Amino acid sequence: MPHPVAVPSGILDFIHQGERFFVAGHKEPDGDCVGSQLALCGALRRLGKQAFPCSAGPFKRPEVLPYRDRFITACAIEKKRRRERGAVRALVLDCSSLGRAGDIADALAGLPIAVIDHHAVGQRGNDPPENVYLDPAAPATAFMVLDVIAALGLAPTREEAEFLLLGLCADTGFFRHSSSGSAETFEYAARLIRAGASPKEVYRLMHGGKSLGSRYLLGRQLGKTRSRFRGRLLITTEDYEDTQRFGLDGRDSDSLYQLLQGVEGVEAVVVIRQETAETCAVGFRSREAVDVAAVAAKFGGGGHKNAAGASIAGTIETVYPAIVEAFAPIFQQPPAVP
Ligand SMILES: [Mn+2]
Repeated sequence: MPHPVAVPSGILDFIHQGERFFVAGHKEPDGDCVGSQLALCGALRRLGKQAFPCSAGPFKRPEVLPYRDRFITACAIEKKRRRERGAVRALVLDCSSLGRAGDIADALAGLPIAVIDHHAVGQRGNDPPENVYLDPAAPATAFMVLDVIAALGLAPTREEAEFLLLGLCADTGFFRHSSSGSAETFEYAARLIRAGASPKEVYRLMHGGKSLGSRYLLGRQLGKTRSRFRGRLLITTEDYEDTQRFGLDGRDSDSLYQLLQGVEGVEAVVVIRQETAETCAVGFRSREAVDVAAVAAKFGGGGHKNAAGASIAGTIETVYPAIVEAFAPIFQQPPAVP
């Protein structure tokens, strides 16, 4: 697949032919989701269209919290749909179908839908393929939205550029995941910075504003980390009590992964969090060769090759050994030569 994938003309037609748009993203939005939604809404409004960013929330990450009030919920979508008949459409960003959009999916059901997303795995719905813009090689949905804005004949405003730089920085881990093949990522970043976005401000948004409790939680998670397969897998847990005490607001999983991925010899990192009494939320990260999306898929989850997640029924006591076992076929082989 050539990269970047050109914006399909079907997507541009979909935009030109609509008057009002709900611009949706996935639940528990991250910086890429929020940044892409708000930037695209800005561009749509400049084309004389009405655009409503909508989200099921919850807005947990500090970098998206300041924008929570700009989003409408399922209830407001339904109200608007009752009032405004006619050319209303939905653009779904950073998820490949409405399936990951949470409770706004029902409110948007039945509208003409177009999708802009960079996730590799995903259940495709029944949307006409010409309304789907997928580029699994794109580092962020924000990267693709910049292409859409340009294909609409616009240059991003300063505010749109700030939103898109947030998206690009969020999904690249502030460019830590950008390899030597990522010159384009920096070219896109340069365009956004030229349009007025500030990397320093984005960094402050992403890495400031953490609670002291989130630091205590990090300390506990680091202390509980165990090494398996001679250090190739690092696995840690967060029990229900810790989640209730420290982990409800401002959780800082990114820092935890970053610290653990810095350990010599590690190839994959897993965090098992007892989310409710009956389910664990499991996060997977890998550095290079290990495909954690495939491991997460064994448990009904998904994501990217190097970052994935799954929600697994059970307690830490049952989920932990199942996960170690799922990695066994990978780590019983010698390490791949990079
Ligand atoms: Mn994304």
